[in-house]
Amino acid sequence: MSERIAFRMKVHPGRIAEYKKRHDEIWPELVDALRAAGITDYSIWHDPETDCLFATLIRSDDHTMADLPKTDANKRWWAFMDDIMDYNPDGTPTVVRLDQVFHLE
Ligand code: RM4
Repeated sequence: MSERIAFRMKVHPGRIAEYKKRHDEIWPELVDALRAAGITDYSIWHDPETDCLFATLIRSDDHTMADLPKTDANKRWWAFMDDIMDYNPDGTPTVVRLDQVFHLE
């Protein structure tokens, strides 16, 4: 079994082209880490009015997403992305979980 979750992040004004470029060239080791954590079908959408990034992914019931930030690939990725995204003072991207209010199967 699995569940789909959604959350939002924020890209800095004028930086979406760079954000997309970096994801077009996503590191294989980061993809491996995401998959190893039980994540599939991960997509990120951009709202040009607000620069909010809307993300959805599917995670397995036995996912280990909580341990992802400890992986070398994730640590390096977050350090790499911190010049173009909103971050918390602790060096993690700002992530706001979203509640699902509708689903058509
Ligand atoms: C985003 C952000 C997220 C990461 C994805 C792959 O820019 O860094 O934390 O999960 O990339």
